[in-house]
Amino acid sequence: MTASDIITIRGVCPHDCPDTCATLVDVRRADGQAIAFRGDPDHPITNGWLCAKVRPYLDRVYHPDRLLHPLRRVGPKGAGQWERISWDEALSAIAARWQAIIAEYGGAAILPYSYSGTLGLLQNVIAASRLMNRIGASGLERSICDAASNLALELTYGSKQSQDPRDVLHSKLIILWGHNPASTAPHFVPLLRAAQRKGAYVVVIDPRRTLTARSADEHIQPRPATDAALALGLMHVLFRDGLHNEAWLEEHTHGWRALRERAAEYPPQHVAAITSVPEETIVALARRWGTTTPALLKFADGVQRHGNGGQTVRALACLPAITGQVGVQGGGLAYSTSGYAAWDAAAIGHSDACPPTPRMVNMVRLGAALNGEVSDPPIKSLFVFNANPVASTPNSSLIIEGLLRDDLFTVVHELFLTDTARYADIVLPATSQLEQPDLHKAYGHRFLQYNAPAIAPRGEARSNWDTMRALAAAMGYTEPWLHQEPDEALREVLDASRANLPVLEGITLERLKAEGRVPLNFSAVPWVPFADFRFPTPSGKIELYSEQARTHGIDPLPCYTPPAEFSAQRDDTLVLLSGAAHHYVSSSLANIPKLMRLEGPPQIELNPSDAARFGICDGSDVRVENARGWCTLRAVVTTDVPPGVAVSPKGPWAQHSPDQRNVNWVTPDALADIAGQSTFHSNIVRVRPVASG
Ligand SMILES: Nc1nc2c(c(=O)[nH]1)N[C@H]1C(S)=C(S)[C@@H](COP(=O)(O)OP(=O)(O)OC[C@H]3O[C@@H](n4cnc5c(=O)[nH]c(N)nc54)[C@H](O)[C@@H]3O)O[C@H]1N2
Ligand SMILES: Nc1nc2c(c(=O)[nH]1)N[C@H]1C(S)=C(S)[C@@H](COP(=O)(O)OP(=O)(O)OC[C@H]3O[C@@H](n4cnc5c(=O)[nH]c(N)nc54)[C@H](O)[C@@H]3O)O[C@H]1N2
Ligand code: SF4
Ligand SMILES: [Mo]
Repeated sequence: MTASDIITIRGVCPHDCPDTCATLVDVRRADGQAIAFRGDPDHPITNGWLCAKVRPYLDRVYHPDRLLHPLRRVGPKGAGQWERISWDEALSAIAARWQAIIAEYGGAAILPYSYSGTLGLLQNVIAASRLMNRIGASGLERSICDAASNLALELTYGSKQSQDPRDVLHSKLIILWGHNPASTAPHFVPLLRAAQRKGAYVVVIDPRRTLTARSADEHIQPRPATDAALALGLMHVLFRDGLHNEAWLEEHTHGWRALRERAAEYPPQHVAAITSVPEETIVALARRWGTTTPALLKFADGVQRHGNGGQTVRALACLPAITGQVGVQGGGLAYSTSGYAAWDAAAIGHSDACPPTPRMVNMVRLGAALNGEVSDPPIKSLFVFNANPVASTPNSSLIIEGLLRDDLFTVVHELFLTDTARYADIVLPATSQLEQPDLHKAYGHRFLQYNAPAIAPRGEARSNWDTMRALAAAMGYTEPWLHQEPDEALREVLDASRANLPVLEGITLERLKAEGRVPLNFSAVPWVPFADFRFPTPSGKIELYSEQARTHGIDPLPCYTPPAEFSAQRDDTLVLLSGAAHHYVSSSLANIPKLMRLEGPPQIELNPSDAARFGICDGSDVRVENARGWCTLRAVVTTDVPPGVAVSPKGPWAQHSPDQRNVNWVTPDALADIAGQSTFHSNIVRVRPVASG
């Protein structure tokens, strides 16, 4: 084959990952087949390499299990009996059912459920908004992942800004707090290593010895959900020993004296008792933080998924301010870059031309909502796309109970017959990223990228936006913004957003399509977050004390409260953390045989002392249970987890386990202290060998 027989198309990895890699797809001209998928060297952050999970991506695109045409359920719900139907039949069946539901109960009885299958502007954000707004369907409170952080940062800093990842090369001290980039943000790791080689000291704070912790200079293992106490303990020492930057605090923060009083309640000895981190470790870290500049605190999402997640993030967010590290290159707080290109909400949703959203349903409470928590009207139809709630949303058995309701009409738009799609009344086939156009921002760097479709849709698969357009037509809606071509819709949102956002100055859709990836424009916006010391909070300063926090139901000052679920802790219970698996992205990719082999069977890591007292051997099956349910996991006995803590990576599909369950059969659907945040990790379980019955 010669070079001219192959065409190379620029794209973007669509998965829920901060890196948002630039990709290249080689397509054979003769038959339009993609024959290679690789990283694009022409991207300064993602640098031409892909992570282990996405490298075999063509195995996903050409997976023999891809859904290639619509299906209608013919047997009982969940029984796996289907008949093939045409798109026209599927669309008219859905529209007819929705119109009947709207006539009897109103649009509120229809609930869309979508999250992070792709993160694109068109196939995720726009597709999730316009049609459902037009219907007047229930809104979805998107709180499964990062809601507490977003609100806590808004309360404290007024806006969400984060460094270019390369700024870490300036850091002298890096604390990675509840963050495992070796698995979850792989392109940050070479930068971290380079900073370390230049002499930066890296501290990982995580109950588990993660891949990231192994190569840190120091690993601190607090008890789960005690991080707010640890942060306040560090502040205690900083204030006590005069390591705070008083002039800076006076000028740029609100309420530092009140915070000092609060921190006075957290002496190291007390904090050591709460966190199990030795007193001298707390004092040494505080001194290091207080005497090193630039000092960076980088956190991610895991640490907020506890009952006290909001106050935990508030406490972390205060630390860089105490020593005046905000606005310093290589210092400050790093979380997410997604706030810069804040897409224009009106252009996305056209809600001014739609009925008001009748109510919001919290996605974390899906099971409860389907089982009566939401009534008047009850949910009569669920439309799932870009998400796999049975595998990825807490308290899965309650969700299944809801999905089995005879009077619930469930439509799932998917690439595969996932644990959720199995319970649908109608399944619609979805395109993969290689088959659809989109525009992506990233949450781990500051580039915009265009994904050009590389191959034709497989079978009869349709993209989310094409499906929404077809459903809008079937419903009889004629508004032009429900029927735009993909580029038109993208251009509308990009142009409207640019009108208010200097970082989009000079960035047009044409330029994105021509260049593939374009850096956000920092000529009129500080490159280093908050280097202009403008904080859009009520006081115009960093709000260490936040009066607004009160309106969200929490103390205006950061504090430590154990999660409510922890009252169920007994001598014979463990706290089960279920963060990211190395080879999957949530449940996406967890059906690729190569990756399933690398990841191994669904596991639970147990400390040798816990394994011994519960009679569990390495490699044996363990029954994990609590009042919500149970699942079976394979024991990995390891000192990577401390006594009292167990770890089971999220992602495996229930249908691949002999017991047809996964870890979310036991995770809590309780909400955290703010923003309706999920609390996956505040999970108290019992474990026992399966053999004991
Ligand atoms: N390989 C891979 N990458 C992913 C994902 C994936 O599933 N797999 N998921 C993507 C998504 S959706 C997200 S939101 C991000 C998440 O990115 P991260 O937040 O980096 O990942 P998590 O594994 O969820 O959580 C990080 C760490 O928090 C720790 N942790 C849990 N409870 C506590 C606590 O109380 N205190 C402290 N200090 N640490 C705690 C866990 O042990 C875990 O190692 O990653 C994205 N990237
Ligand atoms: N136990 C535990 N569970 C967790 C977490 C945890 O820490 N612990 N973390 C939570 C977090 S952070 C998150 S973000 C959620 C993620 O939860 P979800 O958003 O439900 O993510 P996935 O489980 O990966 O399911 C995404 C589905 O979208 C499909 N998909 C991909 N692209 C497209 C497309 O273009 N169109 C359509 N229609 N479908 C598409 C994929 O095939 C996949 O089945 O999981 C949460 N679940
Ligand atoms: S999952 Fe993340 S690291 Fe892997 S290819 Fe996609 S964006 Fe890159
Ligand atoms: Mo997430």
